[in-house]
Amino acid sequence: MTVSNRLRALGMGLAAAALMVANAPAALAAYGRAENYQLGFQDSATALFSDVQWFHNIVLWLMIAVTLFVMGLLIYVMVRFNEKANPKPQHFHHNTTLEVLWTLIPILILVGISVPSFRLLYGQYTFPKADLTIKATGVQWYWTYDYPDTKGVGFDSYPLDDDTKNDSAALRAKGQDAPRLLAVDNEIVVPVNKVVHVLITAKDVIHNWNVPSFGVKSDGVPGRITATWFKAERPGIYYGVCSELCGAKHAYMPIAVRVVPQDVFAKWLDIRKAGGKGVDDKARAVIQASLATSNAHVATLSGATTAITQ
Ligand SMILES: [Cu+2]
Repeated sequence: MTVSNRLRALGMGLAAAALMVANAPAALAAYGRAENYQLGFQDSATALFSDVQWFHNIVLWLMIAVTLFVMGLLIYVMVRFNEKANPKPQHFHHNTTLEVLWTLIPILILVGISVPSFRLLYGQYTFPKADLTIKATGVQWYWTYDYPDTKGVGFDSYPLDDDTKNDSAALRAKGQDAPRLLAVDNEIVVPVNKVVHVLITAKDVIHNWNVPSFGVKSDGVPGRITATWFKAERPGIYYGVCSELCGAKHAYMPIAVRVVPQDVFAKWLDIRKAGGKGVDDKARAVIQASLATSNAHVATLSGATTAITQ
């Protein structure tokens, strides 16, 4: 067992019950987006973000323990040593044991926190070999995506218009998943369980590419390239929003990443490579068809379960 694993096991044991309470709202949330009245993080789709959540919860409970301890001491001092209880002031001098303890214990706590903290930082900035690279360019106010491994594959990604044209409302009426202010016309499509490098830049002002469920967030700065990476472990649709104030329509440049099985991705990429008229519609159709198949599969499975239970 490595040190970090041991630390993790220890922390998990200590905080298991408490974590369940802290995670309850997140567990109820849909994958890949925030829910109304949600507390806590969005559900995680990458191992790295699960670690971030674990670390956050551990530090939170540690903070609660320290705060309660200090508050308890304060209350004790206020009750035990107030003017009424001690009409005649007493004088205290050094207490070496106490001084060593109140220096050493906080140091140990901080060193303990720093171990998983640096491990996470290292994980975020150590890029595994890429299976796929995407370039995201922020523009006032939409995103442009390129797949540099595949020459010529690139497209703009605009939010569906809900205020004037009711684009996403129309899709929802048809039973399609199109959350307001998050759904876009052209989603980024990536294969599941593959390492994806994202190169981020901007054309005009600073934007920020952010997908909470992947635990990634990076500024897109004009004239520079920043990078992040993720390995999504679950198919689905994952949303984010531009997270750097970038002008009037800052709130209207969402990010939508569609994680699909490798074969669906290959089909989608072939259509994108072929290009031509109506390529966006054809690419969307491939994804919708794959979703319809997997939904039918789930429906069959739950039908079978119902049959067994009955
Ligand atoms: Cu922006």
